Amino acid sequence: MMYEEPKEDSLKVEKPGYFQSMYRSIMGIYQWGKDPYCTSLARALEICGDSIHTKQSDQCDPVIILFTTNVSILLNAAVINSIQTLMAKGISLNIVNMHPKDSLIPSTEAILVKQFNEFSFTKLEMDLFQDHNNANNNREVSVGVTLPIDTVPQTLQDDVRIVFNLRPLKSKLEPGYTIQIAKNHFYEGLAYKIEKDVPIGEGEGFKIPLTLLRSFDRSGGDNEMPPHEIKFSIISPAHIVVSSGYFGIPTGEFGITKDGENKVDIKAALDGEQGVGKSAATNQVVNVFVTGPVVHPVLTSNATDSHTTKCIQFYNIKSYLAQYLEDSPHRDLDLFKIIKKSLNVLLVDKQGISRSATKISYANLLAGKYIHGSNEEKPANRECAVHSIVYVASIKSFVSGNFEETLARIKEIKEEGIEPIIAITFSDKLERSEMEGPKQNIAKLGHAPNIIYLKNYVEGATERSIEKDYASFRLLLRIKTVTMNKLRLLKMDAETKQNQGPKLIDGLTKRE
Ligand SMILES: Nc1nc2c(ncn2[C@@H]2O[C@H](COP(=O)(O)OP(=O)(O)OP(=O)(O)O)[C@@H](O)[C@H]2O)c(=O)[nH]1
Ligand SMILES: [Mg+2]
Repeated sequence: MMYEEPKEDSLKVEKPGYFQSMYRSIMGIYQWGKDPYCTSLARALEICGDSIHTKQSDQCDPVIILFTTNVSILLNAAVINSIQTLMAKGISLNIVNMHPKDSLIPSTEAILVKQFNEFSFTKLEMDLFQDHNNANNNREVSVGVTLPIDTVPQTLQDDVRIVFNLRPLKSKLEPGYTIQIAKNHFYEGLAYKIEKDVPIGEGEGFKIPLTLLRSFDRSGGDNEMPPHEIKFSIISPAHIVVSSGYFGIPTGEFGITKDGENKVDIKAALDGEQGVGKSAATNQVVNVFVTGPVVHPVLTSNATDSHTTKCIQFYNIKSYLAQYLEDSPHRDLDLFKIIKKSLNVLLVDKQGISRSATKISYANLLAGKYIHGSNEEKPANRECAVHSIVYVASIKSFVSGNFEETLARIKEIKEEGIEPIIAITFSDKLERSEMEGPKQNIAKLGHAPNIIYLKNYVEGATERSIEKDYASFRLLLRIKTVTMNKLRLLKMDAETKQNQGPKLIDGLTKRE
């Protein structure tokens, strides 16, 4: 067989994030051709293998999916060696042939690869489940858990409606199987007995809508978040567990609404010293709504001696998402359609505070006197007026005791009559034991729900963390609450003025 070096970009190795809730352990995308350190397929497979964390007991087996237009070049000694290393680590390799006219490569005992001649996510998903099923003979049914998107909006404060999507793999399920969900601090558990036959099948699967009741034990008020993973099991009438796993609730589907009932136009500005992660925090908020690998649309710095963000930048989160998702396989997800309709979040990033930076006044930000791309004061424009200010500070400044700037700025924000929201970054840089002292100082800065410990994705990170997304989502919810409080105050002010107006005229009329 002739061996040819593949052309750049002719090979792409994917571990799709699309199956987020089901395939946590294999999420991520690696694109060969974009990585200057990777010159061969053998190396690409090695990099993917290394990036997969050790399998946790309840997760599915890791799988690497290789999309290729050049099947015939695959098998040289180095590639065979890499595939064998993957096999030894319990990672399977699936190859999707993007040029169905090519013949597939022969699979031997030495290299077990599964090959597909056409590409369909649904089919791939089914095949992956079947693979898993072969490895663990007790799994009889594949399960997907989603939030219903065609009904009224949900919030984290409510009982949550979910949909179980069952696909029996071996034979239909007779009535009497039970879906069991363990209780956690956020939701009550449930046991739901299925009363009908669940047919074996491909495609959509059999959908069962369920409601998880909110737990009465919730203690953390608005600030509390659901666990990152909620355990479920499917149990046969003979009390055998036929499938089990975890699902997470994608944060992006809360807080946004279909019909605008709950719709608020959110405009928030981020401030803080140079390099504390203001731009990274803006990226975090975009990532709440993206289900694939992490994106970094806003420029963040890796230098500490110069300003990365030079002037005021208005980021409309929705337009960013539109731009990023236009060419992606996530484009048709219902979540994205909802976002398109109802997400209205504008974040205002600015140059960090430093001796050389132009001083930006909070009063002017609130009055709408700054525009995108400038640090100059302009005539007030309501479209540019923000409702809330997020002050970003690194936890490191609280270790060194050097946080006067933070105190002074928070005081300034309060003087403008709004609740400051305080986002603390860089917690990942401290050990748990080092956090106690700084946390006590931070707690004094403001009302507890307004203090958010953000876990920013560092520059270039691609692997998604539901924990990080939750922290950013909590920030977004807080911004929303503060915005609504501010809008309510503005409305009351306007009404008071209106009520005073006619009285004065009345008085004048009487005097006349
Ligand atoms: N480890 C860690 N790194 C972070 C965190 N937040 C931001 N970073 C990194 O810190 C660097 C600076 O972050 P930026 O978001 O550019 O900071 P900035 O506040 O916008 O800085 P200026 O625009 O220059 O004022 C980037 O390399 C980020 O990836 C965090 O919470 N933890
Ligand atoms: Mg910046």
